[in-house]
Amino acid sequence: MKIVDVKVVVTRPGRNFVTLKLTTDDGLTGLGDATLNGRELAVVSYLRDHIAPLLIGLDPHRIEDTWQYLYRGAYWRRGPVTMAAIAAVDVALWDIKGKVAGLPLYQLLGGASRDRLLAYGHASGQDTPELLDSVRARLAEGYRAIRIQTGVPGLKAVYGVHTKGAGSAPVPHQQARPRVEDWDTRSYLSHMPGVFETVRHEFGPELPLLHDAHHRLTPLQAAQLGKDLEPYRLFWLEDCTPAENQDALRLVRQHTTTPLAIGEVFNTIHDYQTLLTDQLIDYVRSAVTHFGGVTPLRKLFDLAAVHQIKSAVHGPEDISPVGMAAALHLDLAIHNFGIQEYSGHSPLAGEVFQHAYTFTDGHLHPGEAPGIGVDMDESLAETYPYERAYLPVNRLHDGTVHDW
Ligand code: CS2
Ligand code: MG
Repeated sequence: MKIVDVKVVVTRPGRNFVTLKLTTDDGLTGLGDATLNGRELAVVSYLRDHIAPLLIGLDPHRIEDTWQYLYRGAYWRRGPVTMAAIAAVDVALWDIKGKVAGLPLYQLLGGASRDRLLAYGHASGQDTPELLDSVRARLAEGYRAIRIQTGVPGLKAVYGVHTKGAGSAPVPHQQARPRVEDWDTRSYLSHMPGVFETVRHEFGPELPLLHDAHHRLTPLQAAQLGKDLEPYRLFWLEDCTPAENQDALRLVRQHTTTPLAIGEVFNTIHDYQTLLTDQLIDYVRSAVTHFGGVTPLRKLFDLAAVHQIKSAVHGPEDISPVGMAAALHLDLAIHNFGIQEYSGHSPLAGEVFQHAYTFTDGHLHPGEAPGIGVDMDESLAETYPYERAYLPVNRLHDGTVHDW
């Protein structure tokens, strides 16, 4: 068997997605997600102009070898664009292998380690009453774990809070330049404990609550917030401080027992090395799409398991249904599954990407279709052309650029 066709499909059914489609000489096809929110076309070029010519004629069964060929063969390693491109190839090859075997991908990864996958959804509100309504809406949809994001008095627009009130990954705005949002850490740190006090008072002590600080705090500020939120027993505090400097988490860890989740912007195991071996975090957040695929992410989870650290695959709307499906197969197979983020997708995206995975009673399952269990309606995809869109940029009140 060999790869005879490589196609990159860019479509915008509500938001931009980049999908790789490989076709074999037997007529089998495999899909991979290559979506990099706000920088999509860089990955499209990496795939079309550099990787596609290398794939023609390769044996699709040689997944590990192809991964190493694309990773080491590029000479220039790591980074979100490279690893999103390699991820799409990896997942498409696993999809083909599953179809050849007539098995869902999770069976090729060792079979199911559980019956279903706990999901968490996004609740948000510009103010606390709106936030409480959003939590109620997620509970009504069946979610059993909920991420809490809220506006901050004095700030116009804050990450994770959208006018419609139902939290979801930001749909980048159609404009020539990124929207500018404002930020003030002091106001945020003063505001958040009261928000969780109110949420706990309204929904009780047991509901798993998560919060994403989205890289905005210094290590000391992160330690302060983790400490202040201890009475509310969060499931986790996410991206509490930029973690490229992995040692920064030592200071946070010294001051708080609030569980820590990090890694959605990481794309290789090297980004995590110290965080895992020194047990500085509790959940690893990388997505199949941004981490080079199923092949390396399984290795990351196995290293994390040695240190009793669990998976928490990134799953906002900008991870396409293809990337979500691949994640769910891996989630089902590994022993150290923690939780799966799931924002769902627009109805338009559901029409373009028909998937076998299900969301029922707060839990996900990848389904039993061979491979990853996703079909793409290419003719429909073509009716939703790409439109350049940017993620927002954050500035402090004095105009300094800050992490968004
Ligand atoms: C967020 C993401 O879901 C999360 O944890 O950090 O929604 C993130 O903002 C987006 O993926 C950026 O494209
Ligand atoms: Mg996040």
